[in-house]
Amino acid sequence: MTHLSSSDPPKELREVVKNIEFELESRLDTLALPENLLEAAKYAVMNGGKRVRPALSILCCEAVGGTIEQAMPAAVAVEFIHCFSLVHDDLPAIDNDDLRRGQPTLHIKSGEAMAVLAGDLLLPVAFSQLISETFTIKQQATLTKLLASATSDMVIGQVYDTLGGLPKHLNPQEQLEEIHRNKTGALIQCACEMGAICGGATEEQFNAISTFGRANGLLFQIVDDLIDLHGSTEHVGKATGKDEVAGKTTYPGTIGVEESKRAVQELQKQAESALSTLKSGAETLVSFNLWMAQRTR
Ligand code: GRG
Repeated sequence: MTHLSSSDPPKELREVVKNIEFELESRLDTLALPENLLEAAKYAVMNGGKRVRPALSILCCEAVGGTIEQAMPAAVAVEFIHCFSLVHDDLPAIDNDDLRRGQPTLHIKSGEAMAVLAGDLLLPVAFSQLISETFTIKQQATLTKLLASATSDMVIGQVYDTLGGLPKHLNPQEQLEEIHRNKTGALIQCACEMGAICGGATEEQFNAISTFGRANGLLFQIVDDLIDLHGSTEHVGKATGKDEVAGKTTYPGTIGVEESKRAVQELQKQAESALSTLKSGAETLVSFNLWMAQRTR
């Protein structure tokens, strides 16, 4: 297994990330858009994200025997949705953040109206990536259904997190898990599942990747909670320490820091063992999963 630094993604992924960034930018460039809207959309997308979700689509596709080229339309689609959610999440009406990925947020740079509209644009642009000749009609339908459902879950999670409305029968820890699984976990699980579909996964392979994605998605948000608590704004590239001030429901706030770290370790192992039935090609995914558990930004 590759030795990993906790802040930088695995070395072997740098080339993959470069490919993803090339595709994200060139696909935006193909759109017939007014210059100001294109500039805003590019600012929202091409500003140094970690590209975790598209990397997962690609690695999961490879883990079931597919190629990076097969996964790319889904990888790009999921990143467009993610960037859309970040732009809207940062708006004054929601999280009211000035800094994202180490730079002024889009509404600070271009105004609120443009941030709303550029975010809106990325939604159809994301789905249109799935209409690709490289997929069968059945793959296109499955990918669309997966992405639509995960995007709805993300909105539901955001409502739970910011406006409430959680099912009353859940205890505090179950409520917390429900928020995290919807707000963040669903899109990460979907990124993994779409990768498997792009790679022509068998039902058994799909189920393994889906179980991996579910554990990895929850792990990602618990680590994010810990980073918000302990990370510096300079290192993380966005305001930290906000969850506590905003009274947000977080893992460390609910079960404590040590228990949260234990939950991350447990989920990392759960995710890894889900991959044990895959014959080969999952080594990089295993090492990426470990990096996600140890990341510091
Ligand atoms: C997109 C339809 C739609 C609606 C928006 C605002 C909203 C509804 C959802 C917000 C969901 C949200 C912001 C969840 C937080 C997820 C999270 C931990 C984001 C940070 O992800 P990273 O660390 O960011 O992968 P980078 O910058 O690396 O891409």
